[in-house]
Formats: sequence, C-alpha cells, structure tokens
Amino acid sequence: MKKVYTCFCTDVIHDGHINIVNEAKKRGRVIIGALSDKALIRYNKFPTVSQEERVKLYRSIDGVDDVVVQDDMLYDDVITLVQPDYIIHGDNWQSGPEKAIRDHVEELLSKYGGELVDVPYTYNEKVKKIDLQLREKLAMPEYRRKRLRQLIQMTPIVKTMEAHSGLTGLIVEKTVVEHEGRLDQFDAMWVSSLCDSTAKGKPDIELVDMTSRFRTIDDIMEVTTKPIIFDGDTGGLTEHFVYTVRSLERMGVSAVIIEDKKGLKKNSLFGTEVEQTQATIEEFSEKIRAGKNAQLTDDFMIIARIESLILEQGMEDALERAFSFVEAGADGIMIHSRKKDPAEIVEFCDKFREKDKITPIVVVPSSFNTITEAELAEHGVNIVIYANQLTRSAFPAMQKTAEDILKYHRAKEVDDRLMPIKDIITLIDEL
Ligand code: SPV
Ligand code: MG
Repeated sequence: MKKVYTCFCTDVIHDGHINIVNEAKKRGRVIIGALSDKALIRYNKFPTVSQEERVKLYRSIDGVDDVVVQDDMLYDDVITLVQPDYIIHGDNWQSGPEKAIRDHVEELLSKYGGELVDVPYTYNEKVKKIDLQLREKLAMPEYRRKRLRQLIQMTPIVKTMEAHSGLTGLIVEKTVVEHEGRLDQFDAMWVSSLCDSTAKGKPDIELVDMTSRFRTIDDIMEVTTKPIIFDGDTGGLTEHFVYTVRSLERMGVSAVIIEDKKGLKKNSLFGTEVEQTQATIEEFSEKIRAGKNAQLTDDFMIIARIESLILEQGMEDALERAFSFVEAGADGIMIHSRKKDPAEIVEFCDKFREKDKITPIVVVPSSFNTITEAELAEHGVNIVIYANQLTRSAFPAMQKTAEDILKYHRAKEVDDRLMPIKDIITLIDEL
C-alpha cells in the first residue's frame, strides 16, 4: 500500500484538514506529521495545546493511520523516516514565504520518484471563524502573559522586536521571512521607553507617564497576540512600582524590565556623557522585593537591568548586582552595554552562567550589533531585544519624504518609494 504524508500545524481540526485527509486516503495509508512545538514557534504560531495533545487529536481523525512528530520545518528527516509515495498539502504554499519549503519538498521527492499533491486550500466562513477564535485565545491576558516563560523554555533564544503603536505591533506580529529555505518570525514585543517617548516627540526621561505608556500597550494588544516585555525605566518610586506591576499583570503583559538607576533617568546609550545615578544594591533589591510581593500570578516576570557597564562601574560590580538582584527575587537579568564590541557582554554572560545556570539573561544589542542570535544563545542569553530599529528605520524615510515634497512642490518625485495606496488601505485586516 502506498504511503501518503501530510504535515499539520493546527490546534483545531476543520474542514480543510478533513479534506486533506480524505484526499490522502484515496491514495493510500495516511500518515500525519505533527509539527513539533519548537518548529511551530520558530515559523508559524504559538500552540494553544501541547504537542502531545496535538498528536492525540490528529490520531483521532477518521482515516488517519499513523502520526509521527515532525521536528523541523524542513522535511529532510521526516522524508527519510517515512519515505512517503505522496506528500499532500493545501495549495496555499505555492506562494509566499512557505513556497521555499514546498520547493525543497519537491526536490527531496524527485530524488526517489515521490509525488507532491497540492489540494485547493479550504477557506470558508467556518474556517475563518476558527482562525479568529484561536487568535483571540492567544491574545487573552491569561494566555499572553505566561507565553514569555513558555518561550524561554521552548526556544533557543526569544527574538523580541520593538513596538510602539498598533502599526508597529502588527509588523512584529505578522512579519515572516524565508531565508535559505527556513522561515523566521519574531517571538515577542518590547515596548521601549525610548521609542514610545520618541513617537510622542518627547525625550526618554520618564516624562511620558504610565497612563500614556499603558495606552500604547493597549493599542498594541488590540491588534496582536505576541507576548509583551515592558520597558519600565527605573520603575519609579517603589510605592508606585507595586501598582505598575499589578496593572501590567492585569493587562496581560509578560514582563517588566526595570533598571538600577535613580533620580532623573536618561537613556543608557548616553552612557557617562550625561549625569546618571545608579541605585545602591539595597535600594534596588528592595524595589524588586516589593514588586514580587505585589504580583498575583506566577506568570509575570520582573527582570532587573544592570547599568554598571553603561556607567563604567566594572564587571565585578555588574556581577555582584546580578547575583544580589536574583537573590532579591528578580526573574531575569538584563545586562546592557553601549560598546561596539560584544566582549564585555559575553564576559558577563559567561561569568554569570558559571554560577547561575537558570536565571534568564536578556540583552539589547543596539551597539554590539555584530553578534548573532546563535552566538548569544551559546553564551547563555535567553532573550534578545531589538530595541529601536523600527523607529530608526521609519524616521529617516519619513523625513526624506517631507524634505522632497518641500523641494519639488509636489509628491510625484517621492511616489516610487511609497507603499501603493491600494496596499495601505488593505494593510489592516477587517473583521
Ligand atoms: C529602550 O529601548 O528604551 C531601552 C534600551 O531602554 S536603550 O535605549 O538601549 O537604553
Ligand atoms: Mg528605555
């Protein structure tokens, strides 16, 4: 009997999947591949049920003969294992980023005479509704909040991109790229104080108040599902910070990062060029303890950011603070640097990991941007934050357009580099 293989990455079975199973059945024995959590997260979406539950679900479908776990988005290993005569898939992968995967499958099959079958993708009202319900579930505070802790366990490094509005949130939510046959997307969003302030035309000195910062979070949350890490600056007064923790938790934010500075906070990338004061270990530990006491769920994380390298206080000071803040209850450590060379960050991570194997480490490679995600992960980093790149790319583009319209007294000269009107009016999905 011929073997027919298809890979599923769904949490809910709908007409489309049943159709694929029926088409497969006509050709032989039906084997379903359950895409593993790891592969699913890297390129597709966060699962709402566990890998084991998905396997069980697929096994229960009428007509399915066997289920195997597909551990990689590329089919090499699974094809070696199953040696299917046919691979069957919805025809939606004939274009877009998934096309590269399809091309690769075709190449693998051609080596031994296997055949690829594309069936028309089913997208009716019922399927649309199921998609929407799954999305809504992922967006709910109780699901979204815990997702950062889950991602830290499930991925080598949590790729986090800055968002400061609904639109930038959508970019982080939806951007998927194909590169060398693999697909990638961001895992989480960073609500940067720098970019949130800049978008409002204000300096990054804790001038934009919490109510306004929460408004930004709400705008982002309305149109996205990915977990949010909030830049809490210094956390403000401890007496205020405890309320901030409660509010963020209730909204479904996953983590707040607060930095060990006091007084008038300036952006870290100024370093010692401006006056900035570091809080003492005792003062900052007290703030962390108060925050942890205020927190109601086990999901939320308070991450302590250490400014010792930024303020040139030395590696020993940075490490002493890191261990003390973990002792005070911090759920993670962010270590920052404004050097171009990643050496001091790597040294910190290695030394921290000698003593502490588990507390998550967060880095923000704005200055030390040559180091790759894989290299950071090798040194024990769990979360990488691209803190300001969307803002920095949008600003010069907008400024140049404004200048050119002033120069030419019309908009024709700039039009070639603009998004077409048709694309902008359909950019946002309607319900
Ligand atoms: C931010 O994005 O606001 C940060 C990171 O705090 S940095 O700007 O590098 O200080
Ligand atoms: Mg900041």
